[in-house]
Amino acid sequence: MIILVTGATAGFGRAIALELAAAGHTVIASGRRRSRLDQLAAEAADAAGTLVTRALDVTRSLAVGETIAEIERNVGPIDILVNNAGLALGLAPAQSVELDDWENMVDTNIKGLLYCTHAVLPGMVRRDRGYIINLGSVAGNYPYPGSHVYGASKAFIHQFSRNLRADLLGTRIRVTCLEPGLCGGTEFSLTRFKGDADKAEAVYRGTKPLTAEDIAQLVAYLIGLPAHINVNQMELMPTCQAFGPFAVSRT
Ligand code: NDP
Ligand code: 8X3
Repeated sequence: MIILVTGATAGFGRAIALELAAAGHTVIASGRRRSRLDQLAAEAADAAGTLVTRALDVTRSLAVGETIAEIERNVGPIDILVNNAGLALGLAPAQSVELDDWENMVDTNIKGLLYCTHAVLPGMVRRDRGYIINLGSVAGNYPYPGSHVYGASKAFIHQFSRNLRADLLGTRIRVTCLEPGLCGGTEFSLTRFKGDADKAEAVYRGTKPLTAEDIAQLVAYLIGLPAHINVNQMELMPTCQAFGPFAVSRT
């Protein structure tokens, strides 16, 4: 199958691209950092499948449309889109964040995912074949301090995924929102804390978080399910993570 993975230069996307190329698929790994894409291609050189790369910033709607059209011309019709590119910026309360950070999260997590989906959907419907896997998060299902726009962007992805299913009823196109909790070993927290490696490392200290490879295995599992099964959403956490009590402010 031909699979486009966004945000494949690090973390989940990278692991998903490697896992699926190893399983024999044709993977188009995309992201903004060209040097990382080159490293990935070299790493997958001996894979059972094929891994090709495309430099792509998902916030650029024109470039997304052109790149996806070019991929479909030169590599083939995209069977599976893994909308993985995304980021959290900051953990400060809503009242003290930079507006730029909110805009960046909306542009990447929401609009970027929409641009990619919009570009692949007509072809998938025409072929009556396709699977869209969106990276949501537990942050879209439960509030926590400092999550504001990040969590809201993931709630958007959760509901957008379900609404896609409503529109795609009667086609053979599947849609899943994959919603992980605490996951270590990626650049997620480094990005959230704007390069502060100590802060990023402290998030995972003393925990056994999920790993990018766990997520890649789940994606491979979803792809391998019989065509009549659609997993609408899949929420997971590491065993060391659970829920907190409601917070109450007392005078
Ligand atoms: P990483 O920071 O490790 O990777 C993020 C990827 O997104 C990078 O490859 C980055 O590539 C890419 N990216 C960011 N902005 C853009 C853009 N404008 N255009 C194209 N690519 C972009 O994060 P994770 O692997 O941890 O996270 C992947 C996804 O999973 C995200 O959507 C995240 O919200 C979600 N998630 C993460 C969890 C976690 O705990 N780690 C838990 C739940 C969900 P580049 O900079 O080269 O463009
Ligand atoms: C990433 C998980 O808990 O940091 O989506 O929001 S969390």
